[in-house]
Amino acid sequence: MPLRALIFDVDGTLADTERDAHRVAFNQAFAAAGLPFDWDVPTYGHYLKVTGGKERLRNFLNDHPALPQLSDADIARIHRQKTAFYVEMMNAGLLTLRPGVERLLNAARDTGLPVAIATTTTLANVESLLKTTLGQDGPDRFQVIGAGDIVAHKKPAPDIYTYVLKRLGLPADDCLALEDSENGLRSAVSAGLATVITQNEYTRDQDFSSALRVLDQLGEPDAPAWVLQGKEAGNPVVVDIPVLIQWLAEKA
Ligand code: XBP
Ligand code: MG
Repeated sequence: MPLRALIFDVDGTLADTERDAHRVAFNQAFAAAGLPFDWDVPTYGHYLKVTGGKERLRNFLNDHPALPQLSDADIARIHRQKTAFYVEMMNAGLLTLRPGVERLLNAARDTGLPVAIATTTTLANVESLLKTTLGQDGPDRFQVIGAGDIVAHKKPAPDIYTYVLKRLGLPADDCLALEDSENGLRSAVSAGLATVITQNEYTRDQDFSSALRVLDQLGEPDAPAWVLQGKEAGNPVVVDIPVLIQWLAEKA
């Protein structure tokens, strides 16, 4: 199958945003609203199983009936505040892209391979991350950005990948998804996409058995990635477009 587009997840895939950015922004919003709780690193890791910030907060409150319960409108208001804190953090330039991400994006641009985004996070978060890491025109490098509430069902449902494929006008067989989590993998695979996983601290113990390959990162020429699952397991690799073309060709 020809490779005609790369579709990137954002949180955990383009950058390690969850622990030190999303989690911190949630806690800032909880404090600003006078709420008597916050999320430490393990608690946040546990609730990452729920995709979407508003949905994550609702799920947490359901599990803690003794805490003040919030209406949907309150959750939406607190979440808007959380987004503002997150964007502020991005604008301060606190985060960098994961190894190999910018190199791969540049290679796609240089070879005319379209790139797109399929994420559960809010569009403002994606735009601020892309602008501070890739420059003001960062978001324009992506042919489609599918984000947040644009679809009815967030990952692990296939909706966001199906939406992006439709907007790209391409069949799933000709595209490749890059993800970091089991929820993201389930979403992409349900939409028919072969998926490469770059796992991280929060996702390392998740089930990636349906992935094309599992890696620790994309790697750089002077600091390669390691293949953790798949044909070349145990070998170093620097993920570039010829490597991805070769892997996609294995999809029967
Ligand atoms: C990650 C998510 C998001 C973020 C928080 O999605 O599930 O909910 O944790 O962002 P992905 P919001 O890995 O698909 O990018 O608070 O804006 O939902
Ligand atoms: Mg992710």
